[in-house]
Amino acid sequence: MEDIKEGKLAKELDFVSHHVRTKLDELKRQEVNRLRTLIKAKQDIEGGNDIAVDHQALLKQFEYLNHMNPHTFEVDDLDRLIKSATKDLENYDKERHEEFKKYEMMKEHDRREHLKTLDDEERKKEEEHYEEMKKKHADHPKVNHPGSQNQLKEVWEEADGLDPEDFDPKTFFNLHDANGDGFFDEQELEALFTKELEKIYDPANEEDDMVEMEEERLRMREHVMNEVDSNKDRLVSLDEFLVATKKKEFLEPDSWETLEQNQAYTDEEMREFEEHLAQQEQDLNQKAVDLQKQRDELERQQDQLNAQKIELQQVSRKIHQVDNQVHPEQDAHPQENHAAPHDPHNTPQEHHEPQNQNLAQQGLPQVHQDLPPGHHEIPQDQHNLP
Ligand SMILES: [Ca+2]
Ligand SMILES: [Ca+2]
Repeated sequence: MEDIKEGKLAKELDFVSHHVRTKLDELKRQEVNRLRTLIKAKQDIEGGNDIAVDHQALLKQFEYLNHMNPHTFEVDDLDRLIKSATKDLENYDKERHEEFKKYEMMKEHDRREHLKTLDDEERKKEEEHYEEMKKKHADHPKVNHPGSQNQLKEVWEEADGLDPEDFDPKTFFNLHDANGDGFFDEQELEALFTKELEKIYDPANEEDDMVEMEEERLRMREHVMNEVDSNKDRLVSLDEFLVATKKKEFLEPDSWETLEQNQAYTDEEMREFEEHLAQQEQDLNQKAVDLQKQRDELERQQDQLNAQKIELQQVSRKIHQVDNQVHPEQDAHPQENHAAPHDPHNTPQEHHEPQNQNLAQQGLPQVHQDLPPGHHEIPQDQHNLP
């Protein structure tokens, strides 16, 4: 029995994992695990088995909550955490429904946009194909009401390979309580619907959308949880399950309305969605225009700077020219000053200039400037000699 249990669940989980596994699912799994830990701890405390509760390990899981008594968990604390965990799980489901609705509207939007690109004949063909696929998808064996005797018996017979005559709810529960914690959690419940979902969805078919299959799985689980989980802790205990198997709905269920029988969104929602998309597109276009404007402005400023730079260079050149024109009247040897501007021995010359000018005016030689290194001392001496 263990083998059947493990093998089957592994197969079912594997099946699920091949399809849409969002980050949301991962978070939800963690939350379910936390919830399970909490409920176990609560049971232990209430059953007087306080020692079994590893407070430190529990605290570690909830260290983000700082309002707690830091040393121990009381039943009240646990109740509060259980409530918060179930609330989170509810929100995950809500978010998933919202995501799904958007997905469906986007799919419809893309279809409409594609139709716009076709000519009349192609469009007619495409529309016909669309209707045909819709019909093909809706054509499937009858789906059992989730959580009903018929549905569970089919799992018992076809997935577990057991004799339908032997069907026993308690055995069924233990068989599908995969982690053996005494509860059906969300994943364990969802795994029960694989058989039903396979009647409607085949990944090999163009008309069957696996994203829709996961939405149908979610709907089924929500429905069963709602019917069976009487204390609303989002876990189905064996007692809750056994009570449910005695109800009229379990034995004589209504038919199940599948996902495709109802459109996921209203016409009004679709209209708003398309308006929103159009608005987004418009915003993006506006942003592109603004960016182009900014770019043009930057280019204009760059041009201006370049023009100013050229102007400055011209002014600077003119100043040099004027400088050169003025210098020959004052300096007897302007060529010498400019001919070798990089000569290290010419560099200090500017500092000597007034002196040189004086010397020039006095008619004294200035040859010392053109002398090789080590020699310029000599003319100095010569100047001093007369
Ligand atoms: Ca379980
Ligand atoms: Ca419950």
